[in-house]
Order: sequence, then C-alpha cells, then structure tokens
Amino acid sequence: MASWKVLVVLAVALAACAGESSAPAPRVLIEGTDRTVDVSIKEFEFHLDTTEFIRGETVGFHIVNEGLVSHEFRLTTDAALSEFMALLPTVADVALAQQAFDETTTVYKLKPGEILDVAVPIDQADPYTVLVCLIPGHFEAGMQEELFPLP
Ligand SMILES: [Cu+2]
Repeated sequence: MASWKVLVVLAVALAACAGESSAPAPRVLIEGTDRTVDVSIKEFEFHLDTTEFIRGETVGFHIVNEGLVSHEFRLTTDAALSEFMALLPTVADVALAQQAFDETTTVYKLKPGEILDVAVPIDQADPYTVLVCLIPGHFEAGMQEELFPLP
C-alpha cells in the first residue's frame, strides 16, 4: 500500500515537471518598454532580432554576452562615432577621450556570460544609427552593426 502512494506522488511530480518544461515561459516585457529585441554578442559580432527601430519608441534589449571575453553594447550615431574616431589619433589620453564618449552614448559593458535587460528610448530627432563595441581591436574585427530608424 505504501509503495502505491509513493508511485502516485512520483507520477504527479513527473507530470508537473513535464508540464513546466513543455510549455514555453511567457515573454515578459522589460519594464517601461514597447517590445523586446534579443541581442547576442560573441567574437566578433552582434546578432539582433531586428535592426529596425521606430523613432520615439522605447526598446527593451535582452543582451547576452555569449563570447569568451568582455564586450560592449554601445548605441550611437554615425556622426558621433565618426567624430570620436577622427579625434582619437590626436588625443594624448585615449582612456579619457573614451570616457567622454561614454557620456554621449548609450553603453553597457558585459563580461563573458553576462545577461542584461535594458530599456532604451529611441530619440525622435537624432536616433541611434549604429551599434558598436569599442574595446580595442573589436570594432576593427567587425563589431559594428548598422541600425535603421524608421519614421
Ligand atoms: Cu567586443
């Protein structure tokens, strides 16, 4: 009799586990966002669900660093990036210039395996047009993704 009870408990527990694993977890929006875009980062590329954004929307980015080294998720504009790149050879302190650029862009730094959920408003007048990683050598290795702001 006792063994039947154990079997019933086991069967119920197994059914509960099976139910949990077969049903996909419902997607929860990142707070304050209109939708979620999945981003995976590895050496030396970004992969995004979409590269199109609507001016004025707030996008939730679910960012996963699947790489073996740290990477940046840096949103900026082509104009700001060009200006920074042109300035680099002339500055004495690259780290200081980078710090100043950090303040004008949206940048998150992720260690290997790190996962980050962020809410990013897309500006109406001056939307982001490029996603880059500026850790030395990474941009040159291909870590640049063009973005397409829609009206
Ligand atoms: Cu990188």
